[in-house]
Amino acid sequence: MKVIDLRSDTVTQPTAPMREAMMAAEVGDDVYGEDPTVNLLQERGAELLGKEAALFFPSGTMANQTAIHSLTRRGDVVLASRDCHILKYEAGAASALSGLQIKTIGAEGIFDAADVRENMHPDEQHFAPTTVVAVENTHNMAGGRIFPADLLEEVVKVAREAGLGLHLDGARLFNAAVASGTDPARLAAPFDTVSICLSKGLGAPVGSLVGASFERTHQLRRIRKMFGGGMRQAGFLAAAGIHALEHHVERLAEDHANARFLAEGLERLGLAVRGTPETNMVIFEFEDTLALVRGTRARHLLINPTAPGRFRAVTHLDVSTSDLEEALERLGAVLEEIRS
Ligand code: TLP
Repeated sequence: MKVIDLRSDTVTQPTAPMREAMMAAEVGDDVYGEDPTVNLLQERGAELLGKEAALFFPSGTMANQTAIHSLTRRGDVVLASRDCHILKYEAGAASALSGLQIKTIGAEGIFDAADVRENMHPDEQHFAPTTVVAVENTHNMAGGRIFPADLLEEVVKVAREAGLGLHLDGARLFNAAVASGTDPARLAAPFDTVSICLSKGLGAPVGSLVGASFERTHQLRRIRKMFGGGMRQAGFLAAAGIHALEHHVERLAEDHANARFLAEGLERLGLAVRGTPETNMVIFEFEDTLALVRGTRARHLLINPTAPGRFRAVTHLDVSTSDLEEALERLGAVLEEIRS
C-alpha cells in the first residue's frame, strides 16, 4: 500500500531532473564565497525577492534566527503573530541564541496596526525595547493563511514610524505569491530581512535564503558563521534550489487546488474544516486525536495533529489529486471504524 504523506510539504523527494542538476553542479568553497552555484542561487533569489542580495542557509530556522539576531540586541522584544514559527517551532532559539522576548499579538496568524501600537513598549526605563515586528506569510499554524495586503500596509507604516525593524518569515512566500497573483518582490518589499524556504512547497531537499540589503547581508554572513551555518561545497544543494525556483513555483497552484479538493472531501466525511484553504494546508478537527492518528497510520496515511483534536494536512509535489481521492477513502474507512 502506497504511503500518502500529508504531514508537511517538507517530506518531498527530489525529482529526477533535480537530482541530475545536483549531480552536475559546479562547486567551490562557499565560506570563501567561491561556490559558483551558491552564488548563482543567491543572485536569482535576490532578484526574485527584489533585494540587493541574498544569502543561502541550511534551514529556515537558521535563516529566521540569523535575520532576527541581526535586527536586535539582547533583551529586546519582537512582536509577532500568535503561534508563529520563530517562537513555537524553533526550539527556543530566539531566547537561547539572541536573548529575545517574543510577544505574540493578533489572532489566526494576522495582526493589525492597532495590535502593534498597543503592544509596543514605551521608551522608558522599566520596559525592554521593542525593536522588530515579524510577519509570517503564509502563516503555518493558521493553515497556510495569506497576510492581508491592506493590514500589512498599515502594520508597516506604524512599525516604520516607531523606527522598528521588519522581518518576514516567508518560508512559504511563493505560495502566497502564486495564490494571490502577486509578485514575490512586492510581498517582500517592506521588510529588512526576508527568509524563504526552498525545501517546503518548492521541493528542494535542503535550503533557505534570506534576502536583504548588501550591508545587512555582510552582517548576516558573520552571524550565519557564528551559528554554524558556513557551508563549504554547498553548490550541490544550491543546484536543487535553482532547479526548484525555475520549475516548481508556478506548479504551487496545483497544490492549492488539491488542498481545496481535500477540504471539500473532508467536509463530505463530516469533519469540521477550518475555512477554505487559501494555499496548501487544510486544518480540520476530530475529537479523538489518538484514534485518528492510529487508524490513519495503520492505513499508511500520515497526517499530523497540531493540537489535541486538531489536524493539519498539507499538499505538495508528491501528492496528486488521485492520491487525495485514495486518502479520503482511507480516512472514510478509519472514521467508520471509530464511529462504529
Ligand atoms: N515548518 C515545519 C515544522 O517546523 C512545523 C512544517 O512542517 O511546517 N518558518 C515556517 C513558517 C515554517 O513552517 C518552517 C518549517 C520554518 C520556518 C523552518 O524551516 P526548517 O524546517 O527548514 O528549519
